Formats: sequence, C-alpha cells, structure tokens
Amino acid sequence: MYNLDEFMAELERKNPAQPEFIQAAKEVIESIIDVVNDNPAYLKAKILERITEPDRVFSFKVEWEDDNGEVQVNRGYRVQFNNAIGPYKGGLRFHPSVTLGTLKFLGFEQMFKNSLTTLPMGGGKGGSDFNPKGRSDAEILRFCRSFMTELQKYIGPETDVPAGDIGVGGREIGFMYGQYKRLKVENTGVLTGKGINWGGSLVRPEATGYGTMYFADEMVKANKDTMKGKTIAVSGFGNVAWGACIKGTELGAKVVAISGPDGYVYDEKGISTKEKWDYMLQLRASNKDIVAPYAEKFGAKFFPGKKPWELKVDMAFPCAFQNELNLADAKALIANGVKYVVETSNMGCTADAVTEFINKKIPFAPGKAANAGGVATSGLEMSQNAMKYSWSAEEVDAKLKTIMINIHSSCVQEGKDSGYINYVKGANIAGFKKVADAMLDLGY
Ligand code: 2IT
Repeated sequence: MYNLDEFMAELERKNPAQPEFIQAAKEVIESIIDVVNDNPAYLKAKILERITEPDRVFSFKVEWEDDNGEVQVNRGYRVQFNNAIGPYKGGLRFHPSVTLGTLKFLGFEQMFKNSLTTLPMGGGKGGSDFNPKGRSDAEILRFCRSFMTELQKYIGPETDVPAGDIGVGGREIGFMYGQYKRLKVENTGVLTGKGINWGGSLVRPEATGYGTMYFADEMVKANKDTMKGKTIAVSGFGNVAWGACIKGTELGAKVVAISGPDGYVYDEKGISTKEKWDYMLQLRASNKDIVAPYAEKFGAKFFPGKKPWELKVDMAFPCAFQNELNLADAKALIANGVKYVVETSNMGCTADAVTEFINKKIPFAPGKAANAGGVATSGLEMSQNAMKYSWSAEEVDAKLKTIMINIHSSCVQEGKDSGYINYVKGANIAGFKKVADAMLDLGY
C-alpha cells in the first residue's frame, strides 16, 4: 500500500531542487492513490515508482553566434518520459526559465494528457533556456539550427515527435524542420506544428485555443448553462490565447482581457474582430514579449504589472505560464463571482489555488484536459503525414471537437463527486489508467 506523504518524501529526495516536477507529481498522485491502492496488479508492478521516473533524459550544449558575432551557449534538453502507449510526443519550450525540472513536470503532465486524447502518443517534452526576447530572425534561425543538429540524434517519426510550446511557433518549427531535413534527407512527420505547405495540418495553430473553448462549452452545458454572453478573461497573448479569443467569440462569449509579462489589457468592446486577432499574431512575431501596444492601437485600457484575475468576469482562462494564478488570485476571482475556471496553460494554477476552486465548488478544468486539443491535433497531423494525405479544415476541426467532448466525458466519468464534477481527479484517473494498464501489458 502506498502512503502519499512517504511516497512524496522519497520522490523529493530523488529529485532535489525540482519543485515544479514535485508539484505536478503530487497533484496526480493525490488523485490516483486510492485507485492504485485498490488494485493489487498496480501495487505489485510498483506502478507509482515506474510512472514518476522518465524513461530517459538528454541534455546537450547548443552553441550559436549572435548578430554581433559573439558566441552564445545555451543548454538543450529532451525528456522522454513514457512511451507505453505510443511514440514520445510533446512540445519544445524556449524560455530563460527552462530547467530540467521544468521539462520533467511538463513531460509528466504530457503523458496523462496524451493518454486522454485517445490517440496513441506517449509523453515527452524538451526545450532550452534560450531567450527569444529581442532576438532577430537570423539569430533565431542560427539557434534553431544548432539545437536541431543535436536533437535529431534522439528523435524520429516513430520514436519521438516534438512540437511547439512557449517560444516555439511556426517560424521555429520551420527552421528546425529545415535542419532536420538537411541532415536526414527525409520528409517525415518528425515534428508537428509544421507549415501547411510542408506537411502541416490545418487547424493546428488554432487547436489549443479552440480545444479549450470546446471543453469549456461542455463544462457549461454540464451545468445547464451557455457560453452565450459570458465575459471571459484570458491571460497570455500568444498562440493559445489567440485561438481562445477566436473560438470564445464564435461561441457567443466576450473575451475582455489578454495579458503579457508587462501587464494586462482590458478591452470592454471584446477581443472579437479579425483585425484584433491578427494583431495578436503580430505582437508575438515581434519577439518583444509585451502586450501594451494592443491597448494603444485599439483604444483599450492597459494595467501595467497586473494580472487579469482582478477583473469581474464569468470565466477565467489562464493561457500563459505555470503557476500564473495563485491563491490570492483565486480568492479575488471567486469574490467577483467567477463561474468557471478553465486552466489552459500547463499547471497554470498553484496547488492552493486549485484546492480553493474545488473547495468552493467552482467548476475547474485542469490544463491536461482543457489544453489537450493542441497535442490531439498534433496527433492528427501525424496521422495525415503517415497517410501522405491532408484533411480539410472542417474534417480536422470536427475530429478535434469530438476528442474534446470525449475528454470531458472521461473526466465526468472518473471525477463525479456527489453532484460536483472534480475535473482534476477525473482527468488524472482517466489519463493514468490507460498508461498504467499499457505498462502492465508490456512488462518491464
Ligand atoms: O503542452 C502541450 O501539449 C504542447 N505544447 C503541444 C504538444 C504537441 O506535441 O503538440
């Protein structure tokens, strides 16, 4: 029998100075420990020890030259967490905060998320402490080339299929795919998030944002409610926030806030026109990492240094970064009458914020369920690449929507708790069972 405190103490001892990994692991293990303790096969297989240890971890040096001719050195990683149900799959993050512990938390989450999609994908994550802020296109190209020169040794279309994450979008995937192709002389689905002219899937750029709104729509319906007329605060202004603004508007809601590291923008008219959405893409492409120019351009209000969780809104969608919404933010949202919280960033809320939402019976979706539309559509991109075929936007979108509806049903099935749906528990149990059962089938 497992004891939560004892297991976590040992996990911390084995993984010192990796607080994000420990946080992610604790959340999952808390949810699944009863399921594991009730199943002699899981206990005999030492399933918790095995599922918290990555299959392998690569760390490599990335050398490149900046525009001033100065040599730069970054560290690159790929964490291959678990491939019981399919090839390792998960994004690459380029951000100065990236450490091995960050990527272990993300790879661990990815394993359960990918399981929830119903597609055959294992969990992995990678990236670098490279900071794209202020870098020219030429510098980003040189960095990506050097990064892929190392990474290509460890990945492959049937082995490990990276994609984008924070700091890695279509441009970066293009530069990395170009280098992979140069070195391997093959056109395969080794990366997803590719451009539409060179093997990408329609709707992949929109998929995380669309998916979280499809999931939210199901949550709202489960409460006999509607998205129509709901006010929404979104954080972030990148690819995920962009897709969320588009689909939220299409579903009849009004997104009134987006944010950046510099503060948040409140647009009472709604971030609801193509011009505004296109401008968000321009902001991201500028590599400045600021959202303030949106307020100036569209006559909205800018609140420097603040987070949008102080607003009175019906729904909150953290779409930016881990632990971006803390206990004080959760209390402020609840005091202002928030009805639903849909975590869309990976581990976007601190553990005590999640507990607060659940204790106050606010429907709360965890990132690994709500943001799974991104990787699900990556899975659909892999299917299209394997078939040497491409589906129409309508076909991809319909499959994405069905997947999100099914993830919602899985969460309800495993997370129903006398009237309240505990989506955290539901997502963790549903995601875990499939991976654990596959591991038992495969032996060790
Ligand atoms: O966190 C995520 O699920 C992603 N960054 C997308 C991963 C993917 O392989 O599409």
